[in-house]
Amino acid sequence: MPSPNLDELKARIEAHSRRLTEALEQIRDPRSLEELRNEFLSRKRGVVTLLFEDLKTVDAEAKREAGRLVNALKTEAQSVLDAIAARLAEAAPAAKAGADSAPDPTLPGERRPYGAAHPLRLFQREIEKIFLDMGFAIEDGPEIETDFYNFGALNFPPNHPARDQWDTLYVGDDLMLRTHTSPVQIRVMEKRRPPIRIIIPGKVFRKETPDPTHAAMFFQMEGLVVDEGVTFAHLKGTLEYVLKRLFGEKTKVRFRPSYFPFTEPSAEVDIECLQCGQKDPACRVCGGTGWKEILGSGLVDPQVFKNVNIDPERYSGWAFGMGIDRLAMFSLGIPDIRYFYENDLRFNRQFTLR
Ligand code: FA5
Repeated sequence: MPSPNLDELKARIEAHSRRLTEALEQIRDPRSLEELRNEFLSRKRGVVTLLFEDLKTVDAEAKREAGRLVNALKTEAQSVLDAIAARLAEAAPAAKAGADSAPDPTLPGERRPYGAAHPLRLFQREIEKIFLDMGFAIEDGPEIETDFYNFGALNFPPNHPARDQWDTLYVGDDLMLRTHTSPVQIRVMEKRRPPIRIIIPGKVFRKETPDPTHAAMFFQMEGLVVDEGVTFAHLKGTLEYVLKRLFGEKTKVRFRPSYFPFTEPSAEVDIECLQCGQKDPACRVCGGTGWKEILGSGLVDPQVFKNVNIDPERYSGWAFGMGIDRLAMFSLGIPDIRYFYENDLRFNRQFTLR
């Protein structure tokens, strides 16, 4: 017959053993693990210590068996604690990584750079606005052109020097990077009948050696007006108005006779050098002349009208092609056209639309 003290001790040990089995599943953090270790193995008040003290109450003949059971519980407690510790150690790196990627609201926020329009684009919009106010529409066309649109329909004779490789970047026998925005005049006049009042901003390409006022890729803005009774006076008045709105009422502008195959008569337009104020004989922008050419212009040649089936007896027109970069240099006070194309954000960020 087993001693009643032994039975009672066995029941308590079984209860503690069940508690250990549950803890093996449930404990998820080092703090609970430490509490469990103290609960079972603390030398003063731990379950195992108290059970060893209780051995004193067990009958002499059952002591050996009772001692074996308490020792077994001690071993079980130790191995459960070790197993939980191992499991927590394995999960620790993942938990740490989780903590690292969690947002820390005390840190300064990450700066997200704002995209911004390029200074040339901003200036282009300024010119566009002036023309839109006057009732012009905006058109565009392809940057890769055929010989017909870039030269032929614009009345360039087959042996014109502009067609040779010093100026033109060919990408095929009949295909080239357009050297000016004028081919879009032809494309629009082929499709539309007068009255026409358009501007055509866009990129153009030339085989140039870059210098402070020349780039191999730059922007032009073409203008074209076709209607009955259009004269050179309209061209002059319009351009003077636009340039004065851009640069101020007192800005000096001059028209010089010139030649383009697709306009007759033709004129180039200069403005006073706003870089040196016409004062520096060594100015790198105007070369000391005090003037800088900004556009070519003229009355549309009757032959061009014939090429697109517009009656030159009834209609007349004018056109111009201005260098957006050159004007932007003056407007923004930039001494070298190449700054526009260096993609230096410290430069680009200085400009906002006025
Ligand atoms: C032309 O390109 C003509 N298509 C302009 C035209 C249009 C005349 C309509 C008549 C009627 P030109 O090659 O001169 O012309 O160029 C026009 C303007 O582009 C120049 O006045 C200048 O402001 C600018 N430009 C020319 N070459 C460069 C370059 N390499 N870099 C920057 N700007 C340039």
